[in-house]
Order: sequence, then C-alpha cells, then structure tokens
Amino acid sequence: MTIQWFPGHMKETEQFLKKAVSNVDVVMEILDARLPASSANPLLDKICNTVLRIKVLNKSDLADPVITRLWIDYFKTIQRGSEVIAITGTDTADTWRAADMALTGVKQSRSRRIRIMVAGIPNTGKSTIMNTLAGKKVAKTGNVPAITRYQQRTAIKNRIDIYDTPGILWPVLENLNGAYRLAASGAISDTAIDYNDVALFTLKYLITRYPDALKERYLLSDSIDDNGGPLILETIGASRGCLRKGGVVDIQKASELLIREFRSGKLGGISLESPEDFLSESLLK
Ligand SMILES: Nc1nc2c(ncn2[C@@H]2O[C@H](COP(=O)(O)OP(=O)(O)OP(=O)(O)O)[C@@H](O)[C@H]2O)c(=O)[nH]1
Ligand SMILES: [Mg+2]
Repeated sequence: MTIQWFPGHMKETEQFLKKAVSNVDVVMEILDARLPASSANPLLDKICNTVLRIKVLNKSDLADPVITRLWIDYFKTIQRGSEVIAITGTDTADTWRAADMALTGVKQSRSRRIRIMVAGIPNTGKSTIMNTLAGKKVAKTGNVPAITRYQQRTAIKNRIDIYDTPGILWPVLENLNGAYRLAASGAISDTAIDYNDVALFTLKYLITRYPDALKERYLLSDSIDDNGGPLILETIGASRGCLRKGGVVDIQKASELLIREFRSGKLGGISLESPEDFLSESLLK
C-alpha cells in the first residue's frame, strides 16, 4: 500500500518558503519527537540550506525520553553542527529555550527586528509554538493536519517577528515505514490512510518495543506474539465495545481507537523510531 498526500496549498507553501527563506534570520524546523527522522521534510533541507536552522523535537511529552536523548546525541554527533532541542510546545519555558537557541547564531542589529520562521510537516505543533511565544492565541491550532493554510506573521517581545507557515509534506513518500509513522502520528489526512494498515504497523512496533505498555493499556495476556496485531485488534474491539450488528468486532473502529489513543499519549511516552532504526533502514535503501 502507498500513502500520498500533497494537497495544493502545500505546493504553494513550498513556493512561498523558497522566496521567503532568504529574508528570515533563522528557521526553527519543528519535528515530531516521536519520529524525528521520518518527520524531517527533505524539501526543507533543500529550501533552507543557505539559512541558519535549528531542529526542534516537539511533543517530547508524548515521546520516550530515553529515545529522545539518543536522537539529541545523534543529531549533535552524527549530524555535526545541527543545533537541536527537545521541547513541549505548550510549555513557555521550554519554548523560549528553543527560541533563545535559535537566536544564538543570529547577528542582532538595533535597526531591524529579528525574523524567525517556524516550518515543518503538518501537525507537529508549529502554530502552538508561535502562540506560546506570543503568550496568547494568535493562530488556530488543532489535532488534525493542515490547520494552517496561510503564512502568518506575529510580533512578539524582544523585537522578534515569528512567521508561522502551513505544514508541508513532499510529493512522494518513498519510505513506506516513514509514511506509516507519519500516518500514525497524525501528520497525514485521515482521508489518505487506511486505519487498519496503520494500526497493524503501529502494533507490530509496539509489540516489539513497548509490550508492557500495550499489555497494561489493553489488559492483554502475558504472551503476545510478534505477528499478533490482528488478534490484539480483535481483543481491543471486543473489550472497548467496537462492535457491528450481531456483536461482531468492528476492526476499523478498533484500529481508529488504537491510533487515537497512541496519538494522545494514552499508552505513555512512546517513540516510533530510534536512530538505530533510522540508520538500519537507510542502509536497506
Ligand atoms: N502533547 C502535545 N501536544 C502538542 C504539542 N504541541 C502541539 N500539540 C498539539 O498538537 C496539535 C497540532 O498543533 P498545531 O500547532 O496546530 O500544529 P501545526 O504544526 O501548526 O499544524 P499545521 O498547521 O496543520 O501544519 C494540537 O492539538 C496541539 O494542541 C506538544 O508539545 N505536546
Ligand atoms: Mg499550524
């Protein structure tokens, strides 16, 4: 199965970013801390290669803190020179630490305001971060992708202007594991994904890496098989009342429930990829 989602406003945003990027002082690239490699947009690498950029692993409250630490080390050592920070975008102190890090390399001048651009894939928390820095709600946010459709500038304290931009993906999501992780995280519209496929992909990972979290949340028996995804969905569906007429488990509903609960952190801090996964998958290409 392939997953693709590149609506028109993303192409327009790509064109906008190409023009606008040379006029900003620094770009804060907002990644999803649960999938820092899969949520890195290769288009942004190309567009931003001449401008100062820091990586912000947002939603770190939803990620596995041990894996997030590994990612920070990975970016600092393997990708030498990358400034990187993990934050929770609703936390003011965290978010200002990220902004201060972004400003470290910026030459400041009394005659001009500083321009920070916030960019990344959909639903990683860009507008939330702008709101937190502004100290009030200036942009709409929401837990579905493509909430922001147009760029928006907001003046904040310390003579800084923040430019929030719509989340963009790239036309072909060639890495299928990466596409599934994006789908599980909520970066891809529900209309472009098959929930059952995404739930089975997510379960396979959870069974291997987070079996205890899975067992605890869904009261599963002690032994869960590596290929036990379909059975687990049956169990979740039956215990949570995801039923069709005649009491048959509705696997679609059970899949939606699992993904919804993963996205909102009900299973605890979970990361969908580690640097090791990323490196071994890159070698397979
Ligand atoms: N748990 C958690 N939720 C967050 C965090 N940051 C943002 N969110 C939530 O994530 C969802 C997406 O946030 P937005 O700020 O709208 O994301 P965006 O990147 O602007 O999305 P687009 O405009 O669609 O590209 C919202 O429901 C936010 O409340 C965070 O650090 N932790
Ligand atoms: Mg937004």
